Order: sequence, then structure tokens, then C-alpha cells
Amino acid sequence: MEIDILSLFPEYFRGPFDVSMVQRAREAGLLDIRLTDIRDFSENKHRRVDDRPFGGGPGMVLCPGPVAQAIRSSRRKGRSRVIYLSPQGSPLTAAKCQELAKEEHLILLFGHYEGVDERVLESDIDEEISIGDYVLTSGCAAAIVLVDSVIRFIPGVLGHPDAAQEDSFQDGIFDAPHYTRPEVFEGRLVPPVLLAGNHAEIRKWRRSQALEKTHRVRPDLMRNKEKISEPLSLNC
Ligand code: 9D3
Repeated sequence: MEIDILSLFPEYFRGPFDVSMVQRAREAGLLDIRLTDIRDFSENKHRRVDDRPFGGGPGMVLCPGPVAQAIRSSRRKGRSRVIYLSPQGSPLTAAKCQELAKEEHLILLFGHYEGVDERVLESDIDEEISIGDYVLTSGCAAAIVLVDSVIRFIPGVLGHPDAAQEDSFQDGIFDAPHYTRPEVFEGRLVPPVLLAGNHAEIRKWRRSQALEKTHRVRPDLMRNKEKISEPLSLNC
């Protein structure tokens, strides 16, 4: 997969994309990330790309010209999906990440300052995505979240081919708790079922723990889940 990130701060991304999974995916040739500075497409000698909003109001708006040129310089006919990250977009979900992972080329754009001139969104954007109902200072962090959550679904990026599918949220409930050595830590014991070696019991216990926590913390995720039933004995 190829990803072009269009922004005013290409340096912002160097750290996150040069470590860990992302770095591994890039080295394995599964992922190619290009960072483009929208200022390179400025139409004036001061490299300005923003201006005051028509109609008044606070802040600055990214001008359509440089943004359109930046998108069009990255775009490849019929092969690119152009995503605008903004607080007004449709929410990013596991299903959306999985769908985006099938694309061969993503172009990511986001507002700096108050946002981007609406006309370039109309003419050059395929879809608008938000990463959640809270406000960031810029879309940079949202772009990192999108890249990270999408590339997990590219075959070969995670060590084990089914890992992405098996993870939390894929089937709509939380992960079960994990334990490792020592068996006693500051007086706290590892749940005995995990030490007894009965794998059917362990599976049952993990499922009940996952359901119990999901029910407690995110009752909204429990729709369509099997009822927390008798043999799973819960203390709620
Ligand atoms: C006062 C109006 N604000 C909109 C709610 C302006 C504004 C705030 C923050 C415009 C851009 C931003 C920066 N955030 C993003 O670009 C962004 C974002 C977010 O803030 N929350 C969740 N998802 C996203 S995706 C891009």
C-alpha cells in the first residue's frame, strides 16, 4: 500500500513512522509512506497557503489552490482514495480500517487552523473521516491513528495472519486480562484457572471476563452479543 500524507508539518510524522510496526511494514516493502508539504504548492513567494475566512470569524482557512494542486500531484487515475480527516467526518471503525486496507493508494489530507476551503473538499475528496468525538489541535495525530489502524489489516504486517481479526472490537467485545510470571505479585495471585491447564475452562473464563468488562464499561457494544448466561457466574 502507498500512502501520501499532505500537511504543513511533514516533520511531525518522522518519529511515529520510523519506529515499530510501521517501520517494519515499510522495510518489508508492504508500505510506502510519502510526506508532502502543502507549502510546496503555494502560489506566492512567501509560501503562504492560508487566508482569512470569508464572512468573518476566528482563525485561518487553507486556500483551495495549493490543496488541490497537492492532491492532484499525488493522485493516480482510478487508483487513489482521497480521505479528508476532520471532526465533521464519519467515525473511523474497525470495518472501515479493514475496507481501507484493501486500497492500493491512500491520500490523507486534514485541516490546519480552522479547516480547508469547502470547494476543494467538494471537487477532490472521496470521503471525510473523524477518529472520535473530541477535538485535536490538528489532524496530524488523526492521520497517525488512521495509518496505524489500517496497516494492521495489510496481509503480512502483523506476524500472525489472523491477529488483526482476533483482536478486540473485531468481534465487538474487549480482550480478556493477561498474566505472566511471577504467580504472586505484591500479594495478588494469578487466577487459578490459568495455572490449571484446562484449555476449555481457560477459554470459557476468558470469554466471561471479556463479556463482563464489556458489559460494565461499554454496554453499547453488547447489542447482538450472546447474553451473559448462567455458567459464566458474574458478580454484578
Ligand atoms: C471551532 C470549530 N472546530 C471544529 C470542531 C475547528 C477545528 C478544531 C480542531 C478544526 C480542526 C481541528 C483539528 N482536528 C482535526 O483536524 C481532526 C479531528 C479531531 O479534532 N477530532 C477527531 N477526529 C479528527 S480527524 C481530524
